[in-house]
Amino acid sequence: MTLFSTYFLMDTEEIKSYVKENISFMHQASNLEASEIGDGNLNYVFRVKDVDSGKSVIIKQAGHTARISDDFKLSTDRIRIETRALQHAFDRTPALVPEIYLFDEVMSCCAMEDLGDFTIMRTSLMEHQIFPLFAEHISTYMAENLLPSTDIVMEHKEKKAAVQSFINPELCEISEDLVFTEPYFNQNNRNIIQHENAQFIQEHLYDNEPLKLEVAKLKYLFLTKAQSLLHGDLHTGSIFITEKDTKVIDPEFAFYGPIGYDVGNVIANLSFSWVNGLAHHQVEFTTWIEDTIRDTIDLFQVKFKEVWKREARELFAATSPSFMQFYLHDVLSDSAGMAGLEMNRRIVGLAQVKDISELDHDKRIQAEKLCIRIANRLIIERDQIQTGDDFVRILHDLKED
Ligand code: SR1
Ligand code: MG
Repeated sequence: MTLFSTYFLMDTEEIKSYVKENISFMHQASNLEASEIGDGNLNYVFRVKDVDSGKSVIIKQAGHTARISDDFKLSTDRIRIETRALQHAFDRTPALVPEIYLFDEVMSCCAMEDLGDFTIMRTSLMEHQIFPLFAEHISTYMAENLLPSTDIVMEHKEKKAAVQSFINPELCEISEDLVFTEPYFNQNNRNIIQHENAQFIQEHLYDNEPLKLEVAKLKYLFLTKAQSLLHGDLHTGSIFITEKDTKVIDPEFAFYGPIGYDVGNVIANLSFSWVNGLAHHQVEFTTWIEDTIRDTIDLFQVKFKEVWKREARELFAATSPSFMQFYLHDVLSDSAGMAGLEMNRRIVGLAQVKDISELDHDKRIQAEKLCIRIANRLIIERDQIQTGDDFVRILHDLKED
C-alpha cells in the first residue's frame, strides 16, 4: 500500500511525492518544485520540475466535480478518455500532441510531456500574435485523426468497439446542454447576457423559430452521428502553440460524433479572434485570421481526400469518387453549422470566451451581436458552405453591416 493506492485530490506537496514515486526519470530527484497551472474549466493541472536536472512533467488530475462549478458532478473516467484519445492522436500525429507518460486509473490522473515553451493559443491570439503554420498543422491534425477513425477506414466491428470505449455521457451532456440547448432556451438559467443585448438575443435566438429548427437538426447529429473519434472541445484554449509548433491538448470531451463538430470548433474560435482583432483595428492580424480560416478549410479538404485515397477500406468508399465527394460535402456543411453553434453558445452560454468577454464594454456589446449574426448565417446557410472562401465571405459580408 502506498499513499496513492486510494483516490484523493492531490495538493502540490502530494503531487511531488507522486511524481517521485511514479515517473521513472524523477525517481532520483531531490529538489522538486510543483505549481498548479490549470486554467481550464474541469481539471487540475500541475507542473513538477526537478530544479537540479531541469526535467519536468505535467500531471493532470480529475476531481468529482468540474473546477468551474460544483454543479457539474462528473465521472473521473474523463482522464481515461483523454489519455486514450491523446495516445491515438500520438500514434497518427506525434508532432501535434504531447506525449503521454502514464495513466493512473486509481488516482484519475495522467502524466504527460511538459510543453514549457508553448503558450495557450487563445492567450497569444488575444495579443494579436500571428502563427503562419497553424492552418497547415491543424488541417493535418484533423484530416489524419478524424477520417481514420470512421467506418470509411476502420473494420466495422472494431469501430463499434471503439465507439463503446469512448462513450463519454457526462461530458457529452455538458455539450448537449451548453452548446445545443441552453443558448436557445435558457432553461437552466445559466446563460450570461449583457442587458443591452437582451432584446437582440430574444429576437435572434430565443424567438427565432427557423433557426431553432436547424439547431435541433444539428443537436440530433451530435446525439446520434457516431462518425469519428472527435477531440470534442477543439477551441483555441485546447491548443498550445509556438511560432513553429502546434500541440493539441485536453481531449477529455472525446467521443464518437460528427467530424464537423471538431472542424467547426476550430473555425468558430478563429472567428472570435477575428472579431477581437476587428474591435482593436488590427488589420494585419484580422487578414491573417481570414487567410487561416480559408487555408484550414481548404487544406483540410485536400488532406482529407489524400487520407481517403490512401486508407479507405470500405468497398463503396474505396471505389466511388462520387461517394467521397458526397461524404466530404456533408462534413463541410456540418462544420459550418457546428461553427455557428459554438459561436452562439460562447456569447450567451455559461462558458464564454475571453476574446469577446474581455473587450471594453461598448466593444463587447457590438462584438457579441456580430458573432451571433455570423453564427446564424453559418447555421442557416450551412448546406451551401463548402470552401474556405465561403466561410470568409460571411465574415466580410457582416463586417460591413
Ligand atoms: C462545465 S465545462 C464548460 C466548458 O469548458 C470546456 O472547455 C467545454 O468547452 C465546456 O463546454
Ligand atoms: Mg479543456
